[in-house]
Amino acid sequence: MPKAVFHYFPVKALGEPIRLLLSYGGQEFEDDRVPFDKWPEFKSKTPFGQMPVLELNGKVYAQSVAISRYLGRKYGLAGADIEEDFLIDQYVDFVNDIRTHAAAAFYEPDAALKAKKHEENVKNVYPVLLGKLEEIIRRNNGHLVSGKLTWGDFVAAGMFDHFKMMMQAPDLDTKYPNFKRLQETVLSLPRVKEYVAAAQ
Ligand SMILES: N[C@@H](CCC(=O)N[C@@H](CS)C(=O)NCC(=O)O)C(=O)O
Repeated sequence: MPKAVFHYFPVKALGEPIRLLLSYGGQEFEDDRVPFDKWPEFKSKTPFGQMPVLELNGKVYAQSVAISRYLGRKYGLAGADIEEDFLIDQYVDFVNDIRTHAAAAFYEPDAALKAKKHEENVKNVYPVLLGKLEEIIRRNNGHLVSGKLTWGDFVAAGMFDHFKMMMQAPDLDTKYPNFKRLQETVLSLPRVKEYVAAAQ
Protein backbone atom coordinates (compact mmCIF):
# COMPACT_ATOMS: atom_id res chain seq x y z
CA MET A 1 0.00 0.00 0.00
CA PRO A 2 1.59 3.31 -1.01
CA LYS A 3 2.15 5.82 1.76
CA ALA A 4 1.20 8.68 -0.56
CA VAL A 5 -1.84 9.50 -2.65
CA PHE A 6 -1.70 12.39 -5.06
CA HIS A 7 -5.06 13.76 -6.21
CA TYR A 8 -5.38 15.85 -9.34
CA PHE A 9 -7.31 15.99 -12.58
CA PRO A 10 -6.19 13.69 -15.43
CA VAL A 11 -4.03 16.46 -16.90
CA LYS A 12 -0.52 17.84 -16.33
CA ALA A 13 -1.09 21.51 -15.42
CA LEU A 14 -0.56 22.19 -11.69
CA GLY A 15 -0.20 18.49 -10.94
CA GLU A 16 2.77 17.50 -13.06
CA PRO A 17 5.52 19.31 -11.11
CA ILE A 18 4.41 17.43 -7.99
CA ARG A 19 4.27 14.08 -9.79
CA LEU A 20 7.80 14.74 -11.06
CA LEU A 21 9.05 15.70 -7.59
CA LEU A 22 7.50 12.65 -5.92
CA SER A 23 9.12 10.46 -8.56
CA TYR A 24 12.49 12.15 -8.10
CA GLY A 25 12.24 11.61 -4.35
CA GLY A 26 11.57 7.91 -4.83
CA GLN A 27 8.24 8.32 -3.08
CA GLU A 28 5.86 5.59 -4.13
CA PHE A 29 2.49 7.24 -4.73
CA GLU A 30 -0.95 6.45 -5.98
CA ASP A 31 -1.50 8.81 -8.89
CA ASP A 32 -5.20 9.46 -8.33
CA ARG A 33 -6.37 11.19 -11.51
CA VAL A 34 -9.85 12.33 -10.50
CA PRO A 35 -12.20 12.31 -13.50
CA PHE A 36 -13.92 15.67 -14.04
CA ASP A 37 -17.37 14.13 -13.47
CA LYS A 38 -16.26 12.79 -10.07
CA TRP A 39 -14.83 16.15 -8.96
CA PRO A 40 -18.03 17.67 -7.46
CA GLU A 41 -18.28 14.88 -4.87
CA PHE A 42 -14.55 15.07 -4.01
CA LYS A 43 -14.29 18.88 -3.91
CA SER A 44 -15.77 19.29 -0.42
CA LYS A 45 -13.27 16.75 0.95
CA THR A 46 -10.27 18.92 -0.07
CA PRO A 47 -8.88 21.67 2.20
CA PHE A 48 -9.61 24.56 -0.20
CA GLY A 49 -12.11 23.03 -2.63
CA GLN A 50 -9.32 22.64 -5.18
CA MET A 51 -6.66 20.22 -6.34
CA PRO A 52 -3.80 19.31 -6.30
CA VAL A 53 -3.92 17.62 -2.91
CA LEU A 54 -1.27 15.30 -1.54
CA GLU A 55 -1.86 12.76 1.24
CA LEU A 56 1.42 11.75 2.77
CA ASN A 57 2.02 9.77 5.94
CA GLY A 58 -1.47 10.54 7.22
CA LYS A 59 -1.28 14.28 6.53
CA VAL A 60 -3.01 16.33 3.87
CA TYR A 61 -1.06 18.92 1.87
CA ALA A 62 -2.61 21.50 -0.48
CA GLN A 63 -1.54 24.42 -2.70
CA SER A 64 0.69 23.38 -5.57
CA VAL A 65 3.63 25.72 -4.95
CA ALA A 66 3.66 25.05 -1.21
CA ILE A 67 3.68 21.30 -1.91
CA SER A 68 6.49 21.65 -4.46
CA ARG A 69 8.55 23.77 -2.06
CA TYR A 70 7.97 21.26 0.74
CA LEU A 71 8.97 18.28 -1.41
CA GLY A 72 11.92 20.27 -2.73
CA ARG A 73 13.18 20.79 0.81
CA LYS A 74 12.54 17.17 1.66
CA TYR A 75 14.54 15.92 -1.32
CA GLY A 76 17.51 18.30 -1.10
CA LEU A 77 16.33 20.57 -3.92
CA ALA A 78 16.05 23.82 -1.93
CA GLY A 79 18.45 26.75 -2.20
CA ALA A 80 21.74 26.79 -0.30
CA ASP A 81 20.66 29.94 1.59
CA ILE A 82 17.78 32.38 1.80
CA GLU A 83 19.06 34.28 -1.25
CA GLU A 84 18.82 31.16 -3.43
CA ASP A 85 15.49 30.27 -1.82
CA PHE A 86 14.25 33.73 -2.75
CA LEU A 87 15.36 33.31 -6.37
CA ILE A 88 13.62 29.94 -6.63
CA ASP A 89 10.40 31.45 -5.22
CA GLN A 90 10.72 34.48 -7.48
CA TYR A 91 11.08 32.44 -10.68
CA VAL A 92 8.38 29.95 -9.68
CA ASP A 93 6.00 32.89 -9.15
CA PHE A 94 7.06 34.22 -12.55
CA VAL A 95 6.36 30.86 -14.23
CA ASN A 96 2.94 30.94 -12.59
CA ASP A 97 2.34 34.49 -13.87
CA ILE A 98 2.95 33.21 -17.39
CA ARG A 99 0.55 30.34 -16.72
CA THR A 100 -2.11 32.80 -15.51
CA HIS A 101 -1.91 34.78 -18.77
CA ALA A 102 -2.20 31.61 -20.86
CA ALA A 103 -5.03 30.19 -18.72
CA ALA A 104 -7.05 33.43 -19.00
CA ALA A 105 -7.18 32.95 -22.76
CA PHE A 106 -7.36 29.15 -22.84
CA TYR A 107 -10.27 28.82 -20.40
CA GLU A 108 -12.21 31.85 -21.69
CA PRO A 109 -15.70 30.54 -22.54
CA ASP A 110 -16.65 33.31 -24.97
CA ALA A 111 -15.16 32.30 -28.34
CA ALA A 112 -14.63 35.83 -29.68
CA LEU A 113 -13.06 37.04 -26.44
CA LYS A 114 -10.91 33.90 -26.28
CA ALA A 115 -9.53 34.61 -29.75
CA LYS A 116 -8.86 38.23 -28.80
CA LYS A 117 -7.04 37.28 -25.57
CA HIS A 118 -5.01 34.65 -27.39
CA GLU A 119 -4.01 37.10 -30.11
CA GLU A 120 -2.98 39.70 -27.54
CA ASN A 121 -0.92 37.09 -25.66
CA VAL A 122 0.81 35.86 -28.81
CA LYS A 123 1.62 39.39 -29.92
CA ASN A 124 2.48 41.19 -26.70
CA VAL A 125 2.67 38.84 -23.73
CA TYR A 126 4.31 35.50 -24.55
CA PRO A 127 7.30 36.90 -26.48
CA VAL A 128 8.19 39.22 -23.60
CA LEU A 129 7.59 36.83 -20.68
CA LEU A 130 8.91 33.67 -22.32
CA GLY A 131 11.87 35.68 -23.60
CA LYS A 132 12.68 36.67 -20.02
CA LEU A 133 12.29 33.09 -18.78
CA GLU A 134 14.49 31.81 -21.62
CA GLU A 135 17.20 34.32 -20.70
CA ILE A 136 17.04 33.40 -16.99
CA ILE A 137 17.53 29.72 -17.86
CA ARG A 138 20.31 30.49 -20.36
CA ARG A 139 22.18 32.56 -17.75
CA ASN A 140 21.81 29.77 -15.21
CA ASN A 141 23.21 27.11 -17.49
CA GLY A 142 19.93 25.30 -18.13
CA HIS A 143 18.40 25.82 -14.68
CA LEU A 144 16.37 28.51 -12.95
CA VAL A 145 18.86 29.27 -10.19
CA SER A 146 22.62 29.08 -9.67
CA GLY A 147 23.26 26.63 -12.50
CA LYS A 148 22.02 23.71 -10.42
CA LEU A 149 18.96 21.53 -10.01
CA THR A 150 16.33 22.94 -7.63
CA TRP A 151 12.64 22.28 -7.06
CA GLY A 152 11.96 25.37 -9.18
CA ASP A 153 13.23 23.45 -12.20
CA PHE A 154 10.57 20.80 -11.57
CA VAL A 155 7.85 23.45 -11.59
CA ALA A 156 9.11 24.91 -14.88
CA ALA A 157 9.67 21.47 -16.44
CA GLY A 158 6.26 20.23 -15.33
CA MET A 159 4.65 23.30 -16.87
CA PHE A 160 6.35 23.11 -20.28
CA ASP A 161 3.84 20.84 -22.05
CA HIS A 162 0.93 22.62 -20.38
CA PHE A 163 2.19 25.95 -21.72
CA LYS A 164 2.62 24.45 -25.16
CA MET A 165 -0.95 23.21 -25.13
CA MET A 166 -2.57 26.34 -23.68
CA MET A 167 -0.51 28.69 -25.85
CA GLN A 168 -1.22 26.56 -28.95
CA ALA A 169 2.50 26.73 -29.55
CA PRO A 170 3.94 23.51 -30.99
CA ASP A 171 7.08 25.50 -31.82
CA LEU A 172 7.81 26.28 -28.15
CA ASP A 173 10.72 23.78 -28.23
CA THR A 174 12.57 25.56 -31.02
CA LYS A 175 11.66 29.10 -30.01
CA TYR A 176 12.83 28.64 -26.42
CA PRO A 177 15.59 26.00 -26.54
CA ASN A 178 16.87 26.69 -23.04
CA PHE A 179 13.41 26.22 -21.55
CA LYS A 180 13.10 22.97 -23.54
CA ARG A 181 16.56 21.89 -22.37
CA LEU A 182 15.52 22.46 -18.74
CA GLN A 183 12.46 20.25 -19.29
CA GLU A 184 14.62 17.54 -20.85
CA THR A 185 17.12 17.72 -18.00
CA VAL A 186 14.40 17.10 -15.40
CA LEU A 187 12.59 14.43 -17.43
CA SER A 188 15.90 12.58 -17.96
CA LEU A 189 16.60 12.16 -14.24
CA PRO A 190 16.51 8.37 -13.68
CA ARG A 191 13.44 7.98 -11.44
CA VAL A 192 11.61 10.80 -13.22
CA LYS A 193 12.30 9.08 -16.53
CA GLU A 194 10.70 5.91 -15.20
CA TYR A 195 7.59 7.83 -14.10
CA VAL A 196 7.33 9.59 -17.49
CA ALA A 197 7.66 6.29 -19.35
CA ALA A 198 5.01 4.63 -17.16
CA ALA A 199 2.63 7.61 -17.39
CA GLN A 200 2.54 7.63 -21.22
N1 LIG B 1 -3.59 28.03 -5.72
C1 LIG B 1 -4.01 26.69 -6.00
C2 LIG B 1 -4.90 26.71 -7.24
C3 LIG B 1 -5.45 25.34 -7.50
C4 LIG B 1 -6.42 25.34 -8.67
O1 LIG B 1 -6.73 26.37 -9.29
N2 LIG B 1 -6.91 24.14 -8.95
C5 LIG B 1 -7.89 23.97 -10.00
C6 LIG B 1 -7.35 23.02 -11.06
S1 LIG B 1 -5.90 23.63 -11.82
C7 LIG B 1 -9.13 23.35 -9.41
O2 LIG B 1 -9.06 22.60 -8.45
N3 LIG B 1 -10.28 23.63 -10.02
C8 LIG B 1 -11.54 23.06 -9.66
C9 LIG B 1 -12.37 23.95 -8.79
O3 LIG B 1 -11.92 25.05 -8.39
O4 LIG B 1 -13.52 23.55 -8.50
C10 LIG B 1 -2.80 25.77 -6.20
O5 LIG B 1 -1.78 26.27 -6.71
O6 LIG B 1 -2.86 24.60 -5.82
